[in-house]
Amino acid sequence: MKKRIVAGMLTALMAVSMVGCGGASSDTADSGNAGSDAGADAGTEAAADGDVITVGFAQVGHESDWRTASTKSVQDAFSADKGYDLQFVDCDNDSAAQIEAVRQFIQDDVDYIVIDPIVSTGWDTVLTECEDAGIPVIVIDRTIDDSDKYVSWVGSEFMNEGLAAGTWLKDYAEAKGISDLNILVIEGSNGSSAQIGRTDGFKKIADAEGWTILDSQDGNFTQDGGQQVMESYCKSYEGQFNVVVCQNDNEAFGAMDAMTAAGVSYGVDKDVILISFDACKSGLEFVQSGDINADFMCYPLQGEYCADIVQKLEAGETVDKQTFMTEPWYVAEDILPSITYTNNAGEEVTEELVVVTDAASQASY
Ligand code: GYE
Repeated sequence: MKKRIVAGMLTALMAVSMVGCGGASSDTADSGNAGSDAGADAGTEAAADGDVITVGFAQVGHESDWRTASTKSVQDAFSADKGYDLQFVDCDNDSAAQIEAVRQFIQDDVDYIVIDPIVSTGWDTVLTECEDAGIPVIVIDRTIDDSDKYVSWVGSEFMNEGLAAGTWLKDYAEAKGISDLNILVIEGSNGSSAQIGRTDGFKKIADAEGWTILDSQDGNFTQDGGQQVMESYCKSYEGQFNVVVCQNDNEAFGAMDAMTAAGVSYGVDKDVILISFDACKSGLEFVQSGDINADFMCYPLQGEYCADIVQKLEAGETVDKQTFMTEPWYVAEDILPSITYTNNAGEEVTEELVVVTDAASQASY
């Protein structure tokens, strides 16, 4: 395989080493994730050398605001003027098409393959093919759970997002004096690690608290999907539910339309407590207006982290196997300052709840 050393990268690499390990700060106006100019500097030097790095990116699809931001982030990080040739494939939420895209990248003999896996299993064979071809694979966002034949992963701890949502609901219901919780869940695309982690994390708290989860169906992370599932919930569970959990903002937008049409009110002190994930700009605007009670951020701008990894590999450096994004939790009301729970690593953590302001929603993606 083509292994190239980009000359004159020392300064850039020193800068690279300061990022890419999951920012630890928790700025209230944005996610606290660092992003980086280092990838840009290093890439410019690569371009100056005339040594273009080819990257194949098998993206999930175009289902949500989160996904749009993710795509743009990777395209910006691997732009031509930074010295890259990005081969972008929108896999339209089709796992078979995604495996085919990866095989095409191998055929095309790209330098690096970036995968955002639609589902978390079924990967070992094609990752072995990448390994045999000598092409390093970087996984972003969702995880691959049945193979470790990739060099690095950058993304979010979805289980913690679910645990945080459950813990927030427990404390919020207590603060509001609501003792009986009857919950409807609109899940993300089944089989994705985002859906699995958010479902399991939330369910862990629900089971411990003895809440009733009336139903939990796949809304496919889309606005249409959220609307359709909620329309059917409104008919089947009329008058029986007081919490709706949507596993991303776009599903929540659809669910809000369906509830409005069915005469169900949602948000602060309404019929239904509405919980969402992603905290994209429009999502946070709905938190600010009190229509969504709480929104658990998932940070999509992972492109520069990914470019930093490529540059480190180019320089023959070792890279971290995992990089976690830092993610604030956003709420509509100033009732609870923080939540405390045991995270997926078994540590008891106390995390701030951020009341959404103009600055916070405008700073989001
Ligand atoms: O929450 C959702 C998107 O994989 C974390 O996919 C991502 C999820 C995100 O469609 O909006």
